Amino acid sequence: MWMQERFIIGGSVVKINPSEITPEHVYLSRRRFLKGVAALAATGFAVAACGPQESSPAVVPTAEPGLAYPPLPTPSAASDELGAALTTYEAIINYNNFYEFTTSKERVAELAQGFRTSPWEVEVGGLIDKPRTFGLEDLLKFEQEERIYRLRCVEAWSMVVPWVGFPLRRLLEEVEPRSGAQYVRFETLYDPEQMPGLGRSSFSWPYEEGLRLDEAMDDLTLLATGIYGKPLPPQNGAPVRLVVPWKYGFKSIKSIVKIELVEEMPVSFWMDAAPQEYGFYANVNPEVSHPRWSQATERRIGGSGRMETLLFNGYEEEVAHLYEGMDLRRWY
Ligand SMILES: Nc1nc2c(c(=O)[nH]1)N[C@H]1C(S)=C(S)[C@@H](COP(=O)(O)O)O[C@H]1N2
Ligand SMILES: [Mo]
Repeated sequence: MWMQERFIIGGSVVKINPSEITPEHVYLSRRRFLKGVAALAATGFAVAACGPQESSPAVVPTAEPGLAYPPLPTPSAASDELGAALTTYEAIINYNNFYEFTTSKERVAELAQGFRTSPWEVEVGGLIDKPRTFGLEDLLKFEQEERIYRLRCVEAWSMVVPWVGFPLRRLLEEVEPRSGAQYVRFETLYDPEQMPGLGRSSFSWPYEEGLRLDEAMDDLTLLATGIYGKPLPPQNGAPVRLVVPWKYGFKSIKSIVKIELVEEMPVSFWMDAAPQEYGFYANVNPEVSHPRWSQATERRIGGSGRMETLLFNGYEEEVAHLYEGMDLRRWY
């Protein structure tokens, strides 16, 4: 993560016809992800309920022969609610941070090819009344919604990604957290045979992350299973990853195999690797510099020049209430 960011977007690994990824309609909805909309989505209209009704989800091929994905919703808009264009599919799948494979953003796609994501299990345990192991097929039974979110890496680049997934809250409600549960801890798969980057012994594997329980229960917090209406490719965290759009990208942990409800604040992978640089909250804040660079602006992948970074990555209205009384200048 401390590596100099480069301006190359990796070569094409997956060829995709632009007509497949260019939405037919442009519809700007400032509040597409709000609870009211999510409630509509739960009735089966997906988020397209606030956009053009006629956009029909495409049936996608399964990533693995053994597992049938349900039809996943395809993007219903060409831009986010602020009017910024979606990053292309090609860019999203060829410029990645996934240190289990490599620290080179342009090489993750190639090294993660063939990563086995089926069968896949996510063990949910800790301070809950109903411990349970979810197979990927169980996770796909939660209604899959489209969520267009900005992803802001702590390295000061960003993308606009049309995710597919479901609010983490739905899963947490099913396992019934106990009153002592205050945080949620997440763990990525640790498999040295498949993940060549695990040989870097300067890090303490597996990759892990954490959220406060109220952050985890927020409607914006997503367990993602796809992008652009297709199952997540390995390089983007297949088959299931977290997406927390108001926090720096490293909080959005990939390829999750374990979720635990705990009493104590978890120590994340980056807090462990460089505690003087990365803290638990990691909320996007243009006024708080990283010790080695400014966070005031960002480079939008596929865009030109730099743009201003927004407090909470532009989701202030939705999430500022979670941090009332906290000093936002502290990053830990
Ligand atoms: N397990 C794991 N999760 C991870 C990372 C990682 O190295 N390993 N990198 C993080 C960082 S720094 C970012 S910016 C995002 C990148 O997600 P993307 O490759 O889908 O754009 O994933 C996050 N999740
Ligand atoms: Mo990142």
